[in-house]
Amino acid sequence: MNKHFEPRELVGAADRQVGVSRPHESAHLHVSGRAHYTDDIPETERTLHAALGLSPIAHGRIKSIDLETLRATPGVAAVLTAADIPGANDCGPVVHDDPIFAADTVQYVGQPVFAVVATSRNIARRVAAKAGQVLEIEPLEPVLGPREAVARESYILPPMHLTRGKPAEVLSTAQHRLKGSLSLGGQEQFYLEGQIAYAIPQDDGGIKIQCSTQHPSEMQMLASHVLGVPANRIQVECRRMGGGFGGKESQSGLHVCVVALAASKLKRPVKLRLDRDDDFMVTGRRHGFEYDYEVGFDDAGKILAAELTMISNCGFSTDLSGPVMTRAICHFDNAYWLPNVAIHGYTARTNTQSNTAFRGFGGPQGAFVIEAIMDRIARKLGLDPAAVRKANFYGRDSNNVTPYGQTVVDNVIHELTDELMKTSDYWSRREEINRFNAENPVLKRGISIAPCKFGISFNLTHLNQAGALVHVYTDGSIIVNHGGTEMGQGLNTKVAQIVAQELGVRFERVRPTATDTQKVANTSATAASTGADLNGKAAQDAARQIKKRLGAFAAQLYGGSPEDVVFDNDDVQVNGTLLGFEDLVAKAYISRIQLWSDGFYATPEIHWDRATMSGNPFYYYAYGAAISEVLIDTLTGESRLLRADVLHDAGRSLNPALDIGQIEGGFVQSMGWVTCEELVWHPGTGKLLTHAPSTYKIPTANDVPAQFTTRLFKNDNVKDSIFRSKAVGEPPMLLGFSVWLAIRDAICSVGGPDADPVLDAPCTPEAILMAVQSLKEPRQIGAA
Ligand code: MTE
Ligand code: LUZ
Ligand code: MOS
Repeated sequence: MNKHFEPRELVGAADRQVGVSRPHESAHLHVSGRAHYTDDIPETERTLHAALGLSPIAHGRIKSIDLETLRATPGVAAVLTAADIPGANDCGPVVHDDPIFAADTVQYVGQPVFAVVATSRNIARRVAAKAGQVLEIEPLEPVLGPREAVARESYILPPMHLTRGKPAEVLSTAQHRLKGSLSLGGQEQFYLEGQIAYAIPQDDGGIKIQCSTQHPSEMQMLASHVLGVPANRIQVECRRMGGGFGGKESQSGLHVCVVALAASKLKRPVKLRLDRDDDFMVTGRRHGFEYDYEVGFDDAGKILAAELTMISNCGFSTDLSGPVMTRAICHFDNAYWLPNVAIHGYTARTNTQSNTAFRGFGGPQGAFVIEAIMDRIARKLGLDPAAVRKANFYGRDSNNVTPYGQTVVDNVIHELTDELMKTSDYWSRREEINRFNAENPVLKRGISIAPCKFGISFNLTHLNQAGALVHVYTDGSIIVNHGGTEMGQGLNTKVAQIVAQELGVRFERVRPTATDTQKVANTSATAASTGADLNGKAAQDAARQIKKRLGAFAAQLYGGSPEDVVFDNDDVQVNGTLLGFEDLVAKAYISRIQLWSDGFYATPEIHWDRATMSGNPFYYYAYGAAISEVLIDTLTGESRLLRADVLHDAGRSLNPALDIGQIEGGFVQSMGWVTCEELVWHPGTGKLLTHAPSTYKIPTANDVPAQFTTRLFKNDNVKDSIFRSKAVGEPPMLLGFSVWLAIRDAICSVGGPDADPVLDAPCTPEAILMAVQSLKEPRQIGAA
């Protein structure tokens, strides 16, 4: 099969595998319903099903549990409580304050107190639903709101402080000052596939767990602690998730621990799949934030000093609230130079679900408040908010150090926003909107830009590592396995592209496989948007080692130097000979060349000092901006996004189609958070009232604007990231702020030029209506 050729004809005719759009590796399975999620894995014989018995009370002391009543029901195999746990009753990822089953006290409505394990899911759920009848709990006073928690000094962690310069001094002398408070709600992850875990006992006392998780290694460690067995007894596997969005970074742990415990006790396979209402009631979500701030600025709207207090609503336990607050503090600057600044972070402990990672991981909460502040500064000075933002952007060579001491060396926010404002005709539309608003008393339009700068790397430095395995089989087909998990974002597609590129083979040769703790050990969560950065580099390392061995072998066979062997287009060119990749592989196998390899990567350069809140926590920054135009009805408070233009920096994109999908998805998810997704807990009982799609509204296809343009900003990463790409998963979560800002802009048109209504997020129709009313003349309010 060897063909002879002129080398120069083929070198450079590269069939590129990275940098090209290609569909998600499982897209055909997703759309035809054939993709296997955890619940699609065929159940082993004698599988039992678990359901959780939940606390009906926000805070109380458990007096007794009438387990006999529950156990008497036919079909019930066991009812498990804290007393049945051989190891630690804990599934906390950082601090051990997260009981699997409440033991002495219950700490929120919905906290699991026991698990019913039965022959069918229906029986288990029906029996578990009797929790309210079998639990005797002496009520204690709950702490229900974050402000109340601060008043009572109910904190998860000691307060965090970051100060640069002399904020108090500069504030006192600034030409202009603004003070305010703001509230930003939490957000339900609303993954389409709910929390699920399935445990199958193995013959040697080990347990295999298939589950929906962003963090298989953490699940392995948690199950090992709960059972009191070494980690090598536990195997965790996840082929894919139907979405995670941070909700399965730590909080898949509870479900894993319950099935591991039940399977090990009963020596039978056990599955736990929460229904949607229980998922809302049991698990936490994005932290809602409360803010108090004061800023001082000059006539151009340039911020001279800022002081900010942030309170995050953590719920009852620590979970990831520490690093979430740290990331919030490190994103208050967003894209802006803040010469003098003091930021205080309070992590409020409340008797609600324990809040956790959610796309952006506190970053969006940090940036939201500065965007609200920019808007208020502009209105106070009678300037356009876009101009005020530009006046405050980080400089290129000066005014480019973040409050935590990292120099911003890759700043493209000026060019990026200029380009977007031009391509989306910002200024002419601004005028058109002003005209429209002058002529229309009821319907009002608004427009706004929201910029984004987002730090890439886990802010816990040691998590920035990854491993991979690449196997080339003797027929030339390839498997890649890595520590990352697939949750719909397209990580497996990107990693397979990288392996194909590195080995110079067609994409179709490379098959990604389920994440498995027995293949790559000690992995980090697929989180902080670093999936492709870390695992892509690790897979590249593995592929390079194989290529090196194959290259040396080819040169040995055909002459020439190993460095000159070219792998391209499914062929290998060596010293004037062209042979197929699989031919070389077959020959290499016979010659006993190792055709598989591991690979490893650790992000260089980064460091962080938690005590001083300073360092270089991020390898680089990703940038973006969005311009949104909305229409509001000032009589009903309804709003609609008419048009959105997004320009986003994904570096040299690994796969533009996937990246645009991530950007559009993040934009819409962000918009939902700040507009329609409202969480309501009963003010007296602390029970979550918005506990299902019936009461909790995420955006639908109808909310996507008719005009929605998303483009990638041409910008190779200045750092040596994988093929100079940039992480893209979370940063777009800042872009939907433009919708909230545009709605505020539309509301302000009801008042005078200095209109400055109170508007929190989410801006539901009720919130919009109240803000509009506050701007109308008093007699109009009476007449309305
Ligand atoms: N996209 C889809 N479709 N589903 C998800 O669950 N999670 C987001 C983002 N995009 C998510 C998603 C979150 S929270 C993160 S951190 C990143 O994807 C994780 O994947 P990556 O690091 O491979 O980008
Ligand atoms: N830091 C971070 C983290 O920036 N993002 C994360 O998802 C995370 N998870 C755990 C600990 N630190
Ligand atoms: Mo994403 S919040 O880092 O899982």
